Amino acid sequence: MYKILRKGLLAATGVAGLGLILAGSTASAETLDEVLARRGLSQQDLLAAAKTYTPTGKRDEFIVFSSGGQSGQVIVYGVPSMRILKYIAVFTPEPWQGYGYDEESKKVLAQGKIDGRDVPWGDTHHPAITETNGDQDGQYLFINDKSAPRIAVISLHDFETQQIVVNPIMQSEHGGAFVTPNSEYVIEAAQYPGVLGRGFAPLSEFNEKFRGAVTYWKFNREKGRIEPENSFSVELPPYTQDLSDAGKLVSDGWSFTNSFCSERYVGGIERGRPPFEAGCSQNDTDYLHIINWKKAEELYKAGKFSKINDHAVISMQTLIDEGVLALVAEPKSPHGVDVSPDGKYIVVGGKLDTQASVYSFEKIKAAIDAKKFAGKDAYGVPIIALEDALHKQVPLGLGPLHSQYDSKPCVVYTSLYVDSQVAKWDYCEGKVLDKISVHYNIGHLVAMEGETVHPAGKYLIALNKLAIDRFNPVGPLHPQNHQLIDISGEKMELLYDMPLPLGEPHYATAIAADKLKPLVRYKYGTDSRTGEKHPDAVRPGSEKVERNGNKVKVYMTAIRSHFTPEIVEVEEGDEVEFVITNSERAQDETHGFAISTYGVNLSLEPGKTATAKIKADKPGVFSYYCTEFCSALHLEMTGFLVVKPKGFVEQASTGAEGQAYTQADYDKQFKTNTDTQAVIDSVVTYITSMNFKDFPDAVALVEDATDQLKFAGEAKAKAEDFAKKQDWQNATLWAGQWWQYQVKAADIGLRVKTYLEQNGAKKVQ
Ligand code: CUK
Ligand code: CUA
Repeated sequence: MYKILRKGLLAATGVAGLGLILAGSTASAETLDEVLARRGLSQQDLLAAAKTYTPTGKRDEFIVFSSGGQSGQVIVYGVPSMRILKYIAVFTPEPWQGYGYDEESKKVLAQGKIDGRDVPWGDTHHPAITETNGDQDGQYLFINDKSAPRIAVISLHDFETQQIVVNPIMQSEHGGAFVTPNSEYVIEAAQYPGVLGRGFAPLSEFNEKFRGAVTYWKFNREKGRIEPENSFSVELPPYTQDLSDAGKLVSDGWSFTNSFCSERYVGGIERGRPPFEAGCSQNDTDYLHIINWKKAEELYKAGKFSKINDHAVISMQTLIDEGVLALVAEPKSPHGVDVSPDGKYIVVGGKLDTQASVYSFEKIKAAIDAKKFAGKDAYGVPIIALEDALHKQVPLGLGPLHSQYDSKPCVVYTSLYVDSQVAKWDYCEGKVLDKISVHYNIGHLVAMEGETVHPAGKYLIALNKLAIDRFNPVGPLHPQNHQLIDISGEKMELLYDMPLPLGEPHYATAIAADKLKPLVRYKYGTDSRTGEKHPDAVRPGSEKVERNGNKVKVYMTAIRSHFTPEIVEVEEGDEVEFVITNSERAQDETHGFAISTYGVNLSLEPGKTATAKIKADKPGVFSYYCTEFCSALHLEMTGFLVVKPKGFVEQASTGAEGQAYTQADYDKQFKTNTDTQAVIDSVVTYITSMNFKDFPDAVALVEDATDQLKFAGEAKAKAEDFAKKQDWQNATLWAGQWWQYQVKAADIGLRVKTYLEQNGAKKVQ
């Protein structure tokens, strides 16, 4: 082991070695033309590759947060490389992140219980990033669950889910999460109508008893939490509400929610009635709901609501009386509703239409102010005539769904589901500018910051529903296909196909990467799910085991490459809690914690404290171990949970465990350590001769190496103490531990050295 390390250290410190490797790789390289010929690539392909290829060490310009569909997660990837960076566990337990396995995250998932029931999955559709003055600010992310009416709050400081709120009145939702321009509210619209409060009424009383709704969830930016006690809903007719969007700039204070099935059909194919799809697409039009949420907020603050399940609901009658709600006809089976960056226009798609409808907010506002209505619906809600609201209708192709805006004025991109195309068009003038085919059946699309007041343009991603023949077959269940499109020029250009094998993403949102400022490590001893200091976090040296009746609490630390304590003895039937703090400061030094057969699995990022709880119901000796390959001696990062059978009494120890060491062993280890130190010193000399202080990443690594050397010094002192007492057993083992820390320091030192070489560090005078 040592010889290998020493060789490695020397090779890496020798400049000659590096030169050889480089020379070797150039000699065997093919020319560009040869590669093009061999792989059958065109110049066009090469151009696309050059626009997306991201060399090692380089990063992406934009970060996409895509819904993960039925996985109940959020998928994070970079643009233009389309490299997946993370799946954020939201509504579904996820073992890599320990989500749903540690006690802290179980509490978050438990917030998502509905009417006492666990719903351990979600159907995530629409992510939204917090906004300041209509621009994404990168602080928090919201996402809805269509399967059960819920909204989750994810902190973008650590990309972890911190809150789940259950809608108190809806039985189904879809039009969430959409934020108002300063994230005052997170909008969630119902989908399939229900009896508000999830109550019962026979379907024969659908028209009278069933309702739709939109909820405005109050977001407390400082706390990073939705405040259900300061949130309210508006009661709506039992049309099937669909997507929503918030007004911005001139239309700030308003929100728009479209609907389908304004026929209020309840189905019944098995009774000989036509199916839903027929009954819900009979009318030529459905309704766009126009809601003055600022005024609704005033009504809420004035107490003009009643409570359902302890949640404030403003009745439809109050909304009508106070002029808060109006409807406008929308073409058959509308789908997306997307407000333009200046807030002046609202583009609505139609699944069974060929044209997109552009509404003018100015016209809508004028009609409402003048009380110029064409009539009322069955519930007395005023309806604005289409011609009094419409700016333009533009034929685009079959099945226009969703729209995203470009940085260029008046330019919008709309997905065409049936045609499997994206249309680029001018919504001011009402003309089509370009079309591109995608594969296949596009749902949403996302342009960079395309739903904000300042879209960034550059790239568009088509979120296609089907992949069919685009990738190597993997059985009947295919991945989804996200296609990256260059929109910087006049013509759209397809750049890249990315299979997404998780769930069916619906919407995604994309933000400039430099707006995100995620943590590198937690403050020591943080409960990541609350963001607060964990009450049971301990520092190295203060680890302990506490017993209280049959409850045992183990206060543990984890650092390369050991847990403290390493032997935990409990009695059969005890309830055991492991509260573990990762005491690393180093970047990316995550440890895992698993216990054999007890279903325990934690992820402990640097500084994080998490808890595993078990009932020790089976006597035996069970290994626990670290599940992340964190260092050379990661496999040795282990310990024993000893569950003693009831009434077991241990005989006096025979000392028969393990190997015995002599003075010769100690001397040998001592010599090894001295040699290793010489290598470390040479690396240290190199680093300190360079301007490493100009590189924050290098400084962080040097801090970590310094930590390791400090630990080495402590172990060395212990070894020498035992040697003085001629306790060769302990002296040798502590000398071994001293060497472990040296190895870690050397490993980090070499990483710094490589980093400095690759990043053009210079000698300091
Ligand atoms: S929905 Cu799926 S393609 Cu939930 Cu926004 Cu339109
Ligand atoms: Cu810690 Cu492996």
